[in-house]
Amino acid sequence: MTSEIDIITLFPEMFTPLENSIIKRAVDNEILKIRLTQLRDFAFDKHRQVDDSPFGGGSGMVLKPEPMFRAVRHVLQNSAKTSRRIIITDPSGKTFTQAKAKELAEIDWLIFICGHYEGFDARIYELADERISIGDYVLTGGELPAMVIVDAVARMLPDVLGAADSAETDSFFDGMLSFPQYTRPRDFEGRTVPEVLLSGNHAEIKKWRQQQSLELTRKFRPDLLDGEFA
Ligand code: 4GT
Repeated sequence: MTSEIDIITLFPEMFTPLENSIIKRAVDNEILKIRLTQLRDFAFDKHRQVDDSPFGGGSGMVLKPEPMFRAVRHVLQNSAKTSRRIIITDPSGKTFTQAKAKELAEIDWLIFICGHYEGFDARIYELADERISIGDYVLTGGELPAMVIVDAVARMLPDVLGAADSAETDSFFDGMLSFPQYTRPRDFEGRTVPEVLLSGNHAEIKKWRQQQSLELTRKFRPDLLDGEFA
């Protein structure tokens, strides 16, 4: 079944990175459908104003509620899918993780609300089922976070990755960093490939990779071992 994604944004042209490579193939193969909605089309006044200065004073502009409510109500007519989630990308959200990518990949229809300028009129948050942040830093808009989430979710969809099981060997799939990979040549300027990988002994290779995963995780991301996967 096709997964559908709607994105509401003032900058639909920012989403061209999704027209490449693996995501493009998923769209071409009808595994994934991505629709972009221009928020400005839902402004009701003749100046097509989508933002305004904040009540109470202060610098910067705030996204007005009416265009966003109209845009979301319009987008909700785009599909008859029954399982759907409306996500607002915002620094106030929980930090996006691989576990969240897996969770969202199970939902047939995702709707992203992207902000710009200084932020949203607080009433806009009512439209969303969930807020998601991609990390503790401030960006000029929610478009890059939406793209990050769409990319991570799309590659978890069945049949998107070339090798059927390559998501299972990912870093973070089992909560640890992935093991080191090598390809030809066996000897590059004296740096040789670990012998075990050339042995053909699959049990030994599996053991080596598990050890390496654990070692790399301890060294570079010990925080990953403190949590649910310890
Ligand atoms: C950071 C993130 C995000 C922003 C994040 C509303 C106006 C929010 C600009 C937008 N900054 N959005 N989703 N860390 N900025 O995920």
